[in-house]
Amino acid sequence: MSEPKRLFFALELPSTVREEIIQWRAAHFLPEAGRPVAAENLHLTLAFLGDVSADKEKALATLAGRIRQPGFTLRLDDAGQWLRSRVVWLGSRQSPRGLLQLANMLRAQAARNGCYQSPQPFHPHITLLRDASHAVAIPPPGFCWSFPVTEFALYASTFARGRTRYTELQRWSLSE
Ligand code: 3AM
Repeated sequence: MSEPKRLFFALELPSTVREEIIQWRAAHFLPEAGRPVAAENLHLTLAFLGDVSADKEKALATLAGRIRQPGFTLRLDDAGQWLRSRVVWLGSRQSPRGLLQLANMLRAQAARNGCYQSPQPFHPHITLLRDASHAVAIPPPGFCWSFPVTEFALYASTFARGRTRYTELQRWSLSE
């Protein structure tokens, strides 16, 4: 039997947006503010599944493939820090309805298949810094990225040689 994999559903960011975010982060946060998430790992988590068996992965991927909903525009115009989880994040002042609908569907499917889902409401965000244990000044959102979201994907998370790596396993299009 194969080892369980640590899985999550997420949105990938366009590479140009990722690069601009990296530059903005470098310009606004000192190195001691926290541990920067690698450019290739910047993503918006939709649903965290935890350690999942191959059978459950297959079942959840089948359910994800049945989701029918249109894409949406994601506007990143907000930033903040959560001291409890020690992250600095980017997000939206107003989350698109399609984003909430997609995440809620994936989280409900995960819960029905025995993947623990936090009772906390879903706060869509892109983690920029981890281990940000001291309050840092968050620059006013004089920036804004806006891009169409037309796909979502399932990722496996692995940790080796001090590095977290996210591997895309499967992706699906959002369409009517
Ligand atoms: O995109 P963020 O950083 O919010 O924090 C982990 C990351 O989310 C989250 O899953 C994403 C991919 O690793 N994660 C890790 N362990 C988790 C847990 N036990 C978790 N989310 C909820 N519960």
